Amino acid sequence: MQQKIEELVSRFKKDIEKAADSQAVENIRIAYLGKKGFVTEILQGMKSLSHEARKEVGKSVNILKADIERQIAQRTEKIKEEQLLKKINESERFDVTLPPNFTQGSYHPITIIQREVEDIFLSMGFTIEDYDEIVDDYHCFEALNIPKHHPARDMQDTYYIENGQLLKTHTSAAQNFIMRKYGAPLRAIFPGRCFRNESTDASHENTFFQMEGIMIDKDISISNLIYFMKTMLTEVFKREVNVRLRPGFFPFVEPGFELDINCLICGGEGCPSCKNSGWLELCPCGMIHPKVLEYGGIDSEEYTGFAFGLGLTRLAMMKYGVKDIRDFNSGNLKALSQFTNI
Ligand code: FA5
Repeated sequence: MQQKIEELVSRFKKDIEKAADSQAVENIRIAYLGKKGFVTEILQGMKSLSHEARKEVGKSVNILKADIERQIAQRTEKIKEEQLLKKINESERFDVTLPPNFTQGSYHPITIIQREVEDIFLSMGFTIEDYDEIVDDYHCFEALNIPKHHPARDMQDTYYIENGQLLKTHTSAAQNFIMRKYGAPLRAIFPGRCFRNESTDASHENTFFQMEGIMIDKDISISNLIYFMKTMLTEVFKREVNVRLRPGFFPFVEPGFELDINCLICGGEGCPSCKNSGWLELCPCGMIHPKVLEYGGIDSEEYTGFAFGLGLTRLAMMKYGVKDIRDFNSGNLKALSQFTNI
Protein backbone atom coordinates (compact mmCIF):
# COMPACT_ATOMS: atom_id res chain seq x y z
CA MET A 1 0.00 0.00 0.00
CA GLN A 2 2.87 2.34 0.87
CA GLN A 3 4.37 1.68 -2.52
CA LYS A 4 1.07 2.56 -4.19
CA ILE A 5 1.05 5.86 -2.28
CA GLU A 6 4.59 6.67 -3.37
CA GLU A 7 3.73 5.92 -7.00
CA LEU A 8 0.70 8.18 -6.72
CA VAL A 9 2.86 10.99 -5.31
CA SER A 10 5.28 10.90 -8.23
CA ARG A 11 2.49 10.58 -10.81
CA PHE A 12 0.67 13.56 -9.29
CA LYS A 13 3.87 15.64 -9.38
CA LYS A 14 4.26 15.04 -13.10
CA ASP A 15 0.57 15.69 -13.84
CA ILE A 16 0.35 18.94 -11.92
CA GLU A 17 3.51 20.34 -13.49
CA LYS A 18 2.04 19.72 -16.93
CA ALA A 19 -1.28 21.46 -16.13
CA ALA A 20 -1.35 24.58 -18.33
CA ASP A 21 -4.61 26.22 -17.29
CA SER A 22 -7.14 26.25 -14.49
CA GLN A 23 -9.38 23.70 -16.24
CA ALA A 24 -6.51 21.22 -16.42
CA VAL A 25 -5.84 21.75 -12.68
CA GLU A 26 -9.51 21.11 -11.91
CA ASN A 27 -9.42 17.87 -13.93
CA ILE A 28 -6.42 16.73 -11.91
CA ARG A 29 -8.15 17.59 -8.65
CA ILE A 30 -11.15 15.46 -9.64
CA ALA A 31 -8.90 12.63 -10.83
CA TYR A 32 -7.03 12.50 -7.49
CA LEU A 33 -9.38 13.78 -4.82
CA GLY A 34 -12.82 13.28 -6.42
CA LYS A 35 -15.33 10.61 -5.27
CA LYS A 36 -13.93 8.11 -7.73
CA GLY A 37 -10.39 9.48 -7.58
CA PHE A 38 -7.08 7.73 -6.90
CA VAL A 39 -6.90 8.80 -3.25
CA THR A 40 -10.45 7.59 -2.57
CA GLU A 41 -9.49 4.31 -4.23
CA ILE A 42 -6.62 3.89 -1.76
CA LEU A 43 -8.92 4.69 1.16
CA GLN A 44 -11.34 2.02 0.02
CA GLY A 45 -8.50 -0.50 -0.29
CA MET A 46 -7.67 0.04 3.38
CA LYS A 47 -10.72 -1.97 4.46
CA SER A 48 -8.79 -5.23 3.96
CA LEU A 49 -5.84 -4.10 6.15
CA SER A 50 -5.23 -4.90 9.80
CA HIS A 51 -6.08 -2.32 12.43
CA GLU A 52 -2.41 -1.36 12.92
CA ALA A 53 -1.63 -1.16 9.19
CA ARG A 54 -4.82 0.88 8.59
CA LYS A 55 -3.61 3.44 11.18
CA GLU A 56 -0.25 3.75 9.43
CA VAL A 57 -1.66 3.98 5.90
CA GLY A 58 -4.45 6.37 7.06
CA LYS A 59 -1.80 8.74 8.36
CA SER A 60 0.11 8.62 5.06
CA VAL A 61 -3.07 9.17 3.02
CA ASN A 62 -3.99 12.23 5.10
CA ILE A 63 -0.52 13.68 4.51
CA LEU A 64 -0.86 12.83 0.79
CA LYS A 65 -4.28 14.54 0.57
CA ALA A 66 -3.01 17.70 2.28
CA ASP A 67 0.04 17.74 0.00
CA ILE A 68 -2.08 17.36 -3.14
CA GLU A 69 -4.42 20.19 -2.03
CA ARG A 70 -1.44 22.47 -1.30
CA GLN A 71 0.16 21.79 -4.67
CA ILE A 72 -3.15 22.35 -6.50
CA ALA A 73 -3.53 25.76 -4.80
CA GLN A 74 0.08 26.68 -5.67
CA ARG A 75 -0.32 25.65 -9.30
CA THR A 76 -3.58 27.65 -9.59
CA GLU A 77 -1.83 30.78 -8.29
CA LYS A 78 1.12 30.26 -10.65
CA ILE A 79 -1.19 29.92 -13.65
CA LYS A 80 -2.97 33.17 -12.70
CA GLU A 81 0.36 35.01 -12.47
CA GLU A 82 1.53 33.61 -15.81
CA GLN A 83 -1.70 34.68 -17.52
CA LEU A 84 -1.42 38.20 -16.08
CA LEU A 85 2.18 38.53 -17.26
CA LYS A 86 1.18 37.33 -20.71
CA LYS A 87 -1.55 39.98 -20.87
CA ILE A 88 0.85 42.75 -19.79
CA ASN A 89 3.45 41.66 -22.35
CA GLU A 90 0.89 41.61 -25.13
CA SER A 91 -0.45 45.09 -24.30
CA GLU A 92 3.04 46.55 -24.09
CA ARG A 93 4.22 45.08 -27.32
CA PHE A 94 5.15 47.98 -29.54
CA ASP A 95 4.65 47.58 -33.25
CA VAL A 96 6.44 50.35 -35.16
CA THR A 97 4.53 49.52 -38.31
CA LEU A 98 1.14 50.38 -36.76
CA PRO A 99 -0.29 53.90 -37.40
CA PRO A 100 -0.31 56.15 -34.28
CA ASN A 101 -3.47 55.82 -32.19
CA PHE A 102 -4.02 59.40 -30.94
CA THR A 103 -7.39 60.64 -29.72
CA GLN A 104 -7.98 64.12 -31.07
CA GLY A 105 -8.40 66.70 -28.30
CA SER A 106 -10.62 69.75 -28.43
CA TYR A 107 -10.86 73.23 -26.98
CA HIS A 108 -13.41 73.69 -24.23
CA PRO A 109 -16.65 75.13 -25.68
CA ILE A 110 -16.25 78.24 -23.48
CA THR A 111 -12.81 78.85 -25.03
CA ILE A 112 -14.27 78.37 -28.49
CA ILE A 113 -17.11 80.85 -27.98
CA GLN A 114 -14.86 83.32 -26.12
CA ARG A 115 -12.45 83.43 -29.07
CA GLU A 116 -15.33 83.80 -31.48
CA VAL A 117 -16.77 86.81 -29.61
CA GLU A 118 -13.27 88.27 -29.21
CA ASP A 119 -12.76 88.12 -32.99
CA ILE A 120 -16.08 89.91 -33.57
CA PHE A 121 -15.14 92.77 -31.23
CA LEU A 122 -11.55 92.90 -32.49
CA SER A 123 -12.94 93.49 -35.98
CA MET A 124 -14.92 96.43 -34.56
CA GLY A 125 -11.85 98.13 -33.08
CA PHE A 126 -12.03 96.83 -29.49
CA THR A 127 -8.97 95.65 -27.58
CA ILE A 128 -8.97 92.53 -25.40
CA GLU A 129 -7.95 93.03 -21.79
CA ASP A 130 -7.16 90.68 -18.94
CA TYR A 131 -7.85 91.14 -15.25
CA ASP A 132 -7.30 89.27 -11.98
CA GLU A 133 -9.71 86.74 -10.51
CA ILE A 134 -8.92 87.86 -6.97
CA VAL A 135 -9.87 91.51 -6.59
CA ASP A 136 -10.51 94.03 -3.85
CA ASP A 137 -13.76 95.48 -2.61
CA TYR A 138 -13.01 98.84 -4.18
CA HIS A 139 -12.80 97.51 -7.77
CA CYS A 140 -15.62 94.99 -7.45
CA PHE A 141 -18.07 97.36 -5.77
CA GLU A 142 -17.07 100.85 -4.66
CA ALA A 143 -15.65 102.06 -7.97
CA LEU A 144 -18.89 100.82 -9.53
CA ASN A 145 -21.00 103.12 -7.40
CA ILE A 146 -21.87 100.37 -4.92
CA PRO A 147 -20.73 101.73 -1.55
CA LYS A 148 -20.42 99.58 1.59
CA HIS A 149 -23.77 98.44 2.99
CA HIS A 150 -25.53 99.35 -0.28
CA PRO A 151 -28.44 96.89 -0.81
CA ALA A 152 -27.19 96.23 -4.39
CA ARG A 153 -24.36 94.18 -2.87
CA ASP A 154 -26.94 91.50 -2.09
CA MET A 155 -27.48 91.01 -5.84
CA GLN A 156 -24.27 88.98 -5.91
CA ASP A 157 -23.35 86.39 -3.27
CA THR A 158 -19.68 87.06 -2.79
CA TYR A 159 -16.89 84.68 -1.77
CA TYR A 160 -14.77 86.80 0.59
CA ILE A 161 -11.20 85.67 1.25
CA GLU A 162 -8.30 87.06 3.30
CA ASN A 163 -7.36 90.72 3.78
CA GLY A 164 -10.57 92.14 2.35
CA GLN A 165 -9.92 90.39 -0.97
CA LEU A 166 -12.67 88.54 -2.79
CA LEU A 167 -13.27 86.33 -5.80
CA LYS A 168 -14.43 88.45 -8.72
CA THR A 169 -18.25 88.24 -8.86
CA HIS A 170 -18.48 89.99 -12.23
CA THR A 171 -16.17 91.22 -14.97
CA SER A 172 -17.36 94.78 -14.25
CA ALA A 173 -14.69 94.64 -11.50
CA ALA A 174 -12.11 95.50 -14.19
CA GLN A 175 -13.89 98.61 -15.48
CA ASN A 176 -12.10 101.08 -13.22
CA PHE A 177 -8.69 99.49 -13.87
CA ILE A 178 -9.14 99.63 -17.68
CA MET A 179 -10.44 103.23 -17.61
CA ARG A 180 -7.47 104.33 -15.52
CA LYS A 181 -5.05 102.39 -17.73
CA TYR A 182 -6.20 103.84 -21.09
CA GLY A 183 -8.38 106.88 -20.42
CA ALA A 184 -10.91 108.02 -23.05
CA PRO A 185 -11.72 107.39 -25.85
CA LEU A 186 -11.78 103.68 -25.20
CA ARG A 187 -13.16 100.44 -26.66
CA ALA A 188 -12.31 97.29 -24.75
CA ILE A 189 -13.66 93.86 -23.90
CA PHE A 190 -12.46 91.82 -20.95
CA PRO A 191 -13.53 88.20 -20.58
CA GLY A 192 -13.11 86.46 -17.24
CA ARG A 193 -14.15 83.81 -14.80
CA CYS A 194 -16.62 84.88 -12.12
CA PHE A 195 -17.55 83.27 -8.83
CA ARG A 196 -20.76 83.52 -6.84
CA ASN A 197 -21.79 81.65 -3.77
CA GLU A 198 -25.18 80.68 -5.10
CA SER A 199 -27.13 77.46 -5.46
CA THR A 200 -26.79 75.96 -8.88
CA ASP A 201 -29.48 74.94 -11.36
CA ALA A 202 -29.76 74.46 -15.13
CA SER A 203 -28.81 78.11 -15.82
CA HIS A 204 -26.80 79.05 -12.69
CA GLU A 205 -23.28 77.94 -11.82
CA ASN A 206 -21.11 79.14 -8.96
CA THR A 207 -18.20 79.45 -11.41
CA PHE A 208 -19.02 80.87 -14.83
CA PHE A 209 -17.66 83.17 -17.51
CA GLN A 210 -18.68 86.67 -18.48
CA MET A 211 -17.35 89.06 -21.06
CA GLU A 212 -17.46 92.73 -20.18
CA GLY A 213 -17.36 95.39 -22.82
CA ILE A 214 -17.07 99.16 -22.56
CA MET A 215 -17.04 101.86 -25.18
CA ILE A 216 -16.35 105.45 -24.13
CA ASP A 217 -16.19 108.40 -26.47
CA LYS A 218 -17.86 111.70 -27.20
CA ASP A 219 -21.61 111.35 -27.95
CA ILE A 220 -21.97 107.63 -27.31
CA SER A 221 -25.65 106.80 -26.93
CA ILE A 222 -28.05 103.91 -26.43
CA SER A 223 -28.26 103.47 -30.23
CA ASN A 224 -24.53 102.62 -30.28
CA LEU A 225 -25.10 100.10 -27.51
CA ILE A 226 -28.00 98.43 -29.37
CA TYR A 227 -26.01 98.35 -32.62
CA PHE A 228 -23.04 96.55 -31.04
CA MET A 229 -25.23 94.09 -29.15
CA LYS A 230 -27.20 93.23 -32.29
CA THR A 231 -24.09 92.86 -34.43
CA MET A 232 -22.41 90.61 -31.89
CA LEU A 233 -25.41 88.27 -31.51
CA THR A 234 -26.09 88.05 -35.26
CA GLU A 235 -22.42 87.18 -35.87
CA VAL A 236 -22.36 84.53 -33.11
CA PHE A 237 -25.56 82.80 -34.23
CA LYS A 238 -25.05 83.52 -37.96
CA ARG A 239 -28.69 84.68 -38.10
CA GLU A 240 -30.98 87.10 -36.31
CA VAL A 241 -32.09 85.85 -32.91
CA ASN A 242 -35.03 87.07 -30.85
CA VAL A 243 -33.94 89.32 -28.00
CA ARG A 244 -35.79 91.70 -25.73
CA LEU A 245 -34.53 94.75 -23.91
CA ARG A 246 -36.20 95.70 -20.64
CA PRO A 247 -35.27 98.10 -17.87
CA GLY A 248 -32.77 96.72 -15.38
CA PHE A 249 -31.15 98.17 -12.30
CA PHE A 250 -27.38 98.22 -11.84
CA PRO A 251 -25.85 101.07 -9.82
CA PHE A 252 -23.03 101.47 -12.37
CA VAL A 253 -25.25 102.25 -15.38
CA GLU A 254 -28.01 104.75 -15.98
CA PRO A 255 -30.22 103.86 -17.70
CA GLY A 256 -29.68 100.13 -17.28
CA PHE A 257 -31.17 97.27 -19.27
CA GLU A 258 -31.59 93.55 -19.16
CA LEU A 259 -31.03 91.94 -22.53
CA ASP A 260 -32.74 88.54 -22.68
CA ILE A 261 -32.50 85.97 -25.45
CA ASN A 262 -35.44 83.88 -26.55
CA CYS A 263 -34.52 80.41 -25.25
CA LEU A 264 -33.01 78.41 -28.09
CA ILE A 265 -33.28 75.13 -26.18
CA CYS A 266 -37.10 75.13 -26.22
CA GLY A 267 -37.71 77.77 -28.90
CA GLY A 268 -39.38 79.99 -26.32
CA GLU A 269 -41.93 77.38 -25.20
CA GLY A 270 -40.50 77.17 -21.68
CA CYS A 271 -38.12 74.55 -20.27
CA PRO A 272 -35.86 74.04 -17.19
CA SER A 273 -32.98 75.89 -18.93
CA CYS A 274 -35.02 79.12 -19.05
CA LYS A 275 -37.02 78.37 -15.90
CA ASN A 276 -40.11 77.90 -18.08
CA SER A 277 -40.19 81.59 -19.03
CA GLY A 278 -39.07 81.16 -22.65
CA TRP A 279 -36.35 83.83 -22.05
CA LEU A 280 -32.85 83.71 -20.62
CA GLU A 281 -31.04 86.70 -19.09
CA LEU A 282 -27.94 87.00 -21.22
CA CYS A 283 -26.36 90.40 -21.39
CA PRO A 284 -27.30 93.22 -19.02
CA CYS A 285 -26.05 96.56 -20.22
CA GLY A 286 -26.55 100.31 -20.04
CA MET A 287 -24.99 103.73 -20.21
CA ILE A 288 -22.05 104.06 -17.84
CA HIS A 289 -23.01 106.08 -14.76
CA PRO A 290 -21.20 109.49 -14.69
CA LYS A 291 -19.86 108.68 -11.20
CA VAL A 292 -18.19 105.52 -12.55
CA LEU A 293 -16.53 107.51 -15.32
CA GLU A 294 -15.27 110.00 -12.74
CA TYR A 295 -13.93 107.18 -10.50
CA GLY A 296 -12.09 105.98 -13.62
CA GLY A 297 -10.51 109.41 -14.11
CA ILE A 298 -12.69 110.24 -17.16
CA ASP A 299 -14.47 113.57 -17.50
CA SER A 300 -18.20 112.73 -17.53
CA GLU A 301 -19.05 116.15 -18.95
CA GLU A 302 -17.04 115.43 -22.06
CA TYR A 303 -17.47 111.68 -22.46
CA THR A 304 -20.29 109.15 -22.32
CA GLY A 305 -20.11 105.42 -22.74
CA PHE A 306 -21.91 102.11 -22.65
CA ALA A 307 -21.05 98.90 -20.81
CA PHE A 308 -22.34 95.37 -21.06
CA GLY A 309 -21.76 92.17 -19.10
CA LEU A 310 -22.30 89.23 -21.46
CA GLY A 311 -22.98 85.85 -19.82
CA LEU A 312 -20.48 83.88 -21.87
CA THR A 313 -21.35 80.49 -20.40
CA ARG A 314 -25.05 81.06 -21.06
CA LEU A 315 -24.21 82.16 -24.60
CA ALA A 316 -22.41 78.82 -25.08
CA MET A 317 -25.52 77.03 -23.75
CA MET A 318 -27.66 78.73 -26.37
CA LYS A 319 -25.19 78.36 -29.20
CA TYR A 320 -24.44 74.66 -28.65
CA GLY A 321 -27.84 73.61 -27.28
CA VAL A 322 -26.45 72.61 -23.88
CA LYS A 323 -29.50 72.22 -21.63
CA ASP A 324 -27.69 72.35 -18.30
CA ILE A 325 -24.96 74.92 -17.57
CA ARG A 326 -23.36 72.54 -15.05
CA ASP A 327 -22.25 70.28 -17.92
CA PHE A 328 -19.53 72.80 -18.82
CA ASN A 329 -17.63 72.29 -15.56
CA SER A 330 -18.40 68.60 -15.25
CA GLY A 331 -15.17 67.42 -16.89
CA ASN A 332 -17.24 64.94 -18.89
CA LEU A 333 -14.81 64.11 -21.72
CA LYS A 334 -17.46 62.28 -23.73
CA ALA A 335 -19.61 65.42 -23.83
CA LEU A 336 -16.62 67.71 -24.50
CA SER A 337 -15.30 65.53 -27.34
CA GLN A 338 -18.32 66.66 -29.43
CA PHE A 339 -16.52 69.96 -29.85
CA THR A 340 -13.49 68.43 -31.60
CA ASN A 341 -14.41 69.69 -35.04
CA ILE A 342 -15.66 73.17 -34.13
C1 FA5 B 1 -23.68 91.64 -13.78
O1 FA5 B 1 -22.86 90.81 -13.42
C2 FA5 B 1 -23.29 93.00 -14.23
N1 FA5 B 1 -21.94 93.23 -13.86
C3 FA5 B 1 -23.49 93.09 -15.71
C4 FA5 B 1 -23.46 94.48 -16.27
C5 FA5 B 1 -22.29 94.94 -16.86
C6 FA5 B 1 -24.58 95.29 -16.24
C7 FA5 B 1 -22.23 96.21 -17.38
C8 FA5 B 1 -24.53 96.53 -16.76
C9 FA5 B 1 -23.36 97.01 -17.34
P1 FA5 B 1 -25.62 89.93 -13.66
O2 FA5 B 1 -25.45 89.52 -12.28
O3 FA5 B 1 -27.04 89.97 -14.13
O4 FA5 B 1 -24.98 91.34 -13.95
O5 FA5 B 1 -24.82 88.94 -14.59
C10 FA5 B 1 -24.65 89.22 -15.95
C11 FA5 B 1 -24.88 87.94 -16.78
O6 FA5 B 1 -23.98 86.95 -16.32
C12 FA5 B 1 -26.27 87.32 -16.61
O7 FA5 B 1 -27.22 87.90 -17.48
C13 FA5 B 1 -26.00 85.90 -16.97
O8 FA5 B 1 -25.96 85.73 -18.35
C14 FA5 B 1 -24.61 85.70 -16.40
N2 FA5 B 1 -24.71 85.13 -15.04
C15 FA5 B 1 -24.95 85.75 -13.88
N3 FA5 B 1 -24.97 84.91 -12.86
C16 FA5 B 1 -24.72 83.69 -13.37
C17 FA5 B 1 -24.60 82.38 -12.83
N4 FA5 B 1 -24.71 82.15 -11.53
N5 FA5 B 1 -24.33 81.36 -13.66
C18 FA5 B 1 -24.19 81.59 -14.99
N6 FA5 B 1 -24.28 82.79 -15.57
C19 FA5 B 1 -24.56 83.82 -14.78
